[in-house]
Amino acid sequence: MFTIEHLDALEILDSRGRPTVQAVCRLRGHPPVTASVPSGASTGAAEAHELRDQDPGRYRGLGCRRAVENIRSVIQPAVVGRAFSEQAALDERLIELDGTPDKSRLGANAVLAVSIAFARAAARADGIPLYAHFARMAGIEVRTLPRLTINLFSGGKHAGAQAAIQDVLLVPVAAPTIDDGLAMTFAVYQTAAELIARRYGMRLLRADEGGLAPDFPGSEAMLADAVEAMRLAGLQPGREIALAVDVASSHFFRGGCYHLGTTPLDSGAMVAELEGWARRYPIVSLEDGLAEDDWSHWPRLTERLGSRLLVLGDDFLCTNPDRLRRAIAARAATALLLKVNQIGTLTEALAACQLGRQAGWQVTISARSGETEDDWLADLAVGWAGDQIKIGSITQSERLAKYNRLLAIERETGLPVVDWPKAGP
Ligand code: 2PG
Ligand code: MG
Repeated sequence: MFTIEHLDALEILDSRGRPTVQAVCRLRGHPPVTASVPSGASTGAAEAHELRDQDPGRYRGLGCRRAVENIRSVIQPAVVGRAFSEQAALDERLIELDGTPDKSRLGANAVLAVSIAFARAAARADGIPLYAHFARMAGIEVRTLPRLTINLFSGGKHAGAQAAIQDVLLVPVAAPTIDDGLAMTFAVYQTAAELIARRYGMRLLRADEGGLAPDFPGSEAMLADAVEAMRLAGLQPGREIALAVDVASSHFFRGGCYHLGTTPLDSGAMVAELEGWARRYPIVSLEDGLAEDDWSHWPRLTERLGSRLLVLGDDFLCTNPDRLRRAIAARAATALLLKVNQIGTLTEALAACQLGRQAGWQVTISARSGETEDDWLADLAVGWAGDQIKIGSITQSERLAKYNRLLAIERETGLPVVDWPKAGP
């Protein structure tokens, strides 16, 4: 039993300088711990509600004082002095206190901060690392570390929409360890930075997650430039290092068409375009290739591409068990992008993770574009046996906190990185 003796919260700033929530939790007989929640920019419509103050005079309405206050005045009195046997018991109480389907009363940011702070406090109380606690929660014996997928180029909502697609990520498929994967990524990041400085005359301006974000002439140029940078770094595209792409297509889907380039594409043409990319570039994972509500075409995308790469749903699934069940039944994807703040508690996110696993799907555990220096995501990805981890680029401390935590976990456990997927052409 874990008895919560103290719970508090603080409004802090995330990597975009916007407010977010940090919870402080102390269990009886143990020191206090904190947990901070991230925040998305290219959000799915079905995500849980992030409570913002809406006061235009402060942080343009983005303040989190109300969410903090909800922890102090609603959650704190309901849980302090209470004993909880496990995470699910605490999360159930949080869900009940909120009472809405999308956490809009207390705010998913308030609820999740408490959910994670409790997990960290319980791990501390049991004297085990956080990843081991997450593994215990999931009933998993951890045998591997997740594959890295690391942001190289950014467009879409993370980079002022100078290019339509959002993230081009590197997947160091031949790296046997996290350590080797990071070194390989560094090599390509450097050649890519030099390449775009020559090609686009660009200073090293970076997008929200640290990706390089010049004025690409089009989305496909992002893929071609990434492959060129791999070669310039002396690496074999597809064999040693591959690509993952977050198309984030909901954000350029308007009036039934995808506005990817100059000619609007209907869903069938968009699938054909993506097939062309998969043929021409070594893509191993394709995220949100279609828009979140383009339900009737996702099964076609999966049928055409599912055998050669991961058809990954982010905005499409929103870590929501109901959407996931529907997508599994429709064979609409082959992998789940898991972001705990899309649903609001660890228990619900774990349910989504387990549903995906039971269906034979892979799971990519992901950060958000607005992050904090908290590193729990690395422990979560290891503890829940994520096949991939998506953190962002290798340049900013809110990202590096997680990469550095992975390095520490690798050193501590000596575990191998999960077998690499077969790369494309
Ligand atoms: C995504 C994420 C992370 P955001 O779309 O996958 O890259 O972005 O947190 O803005 O939703
Ligand atoms: Mg995404």
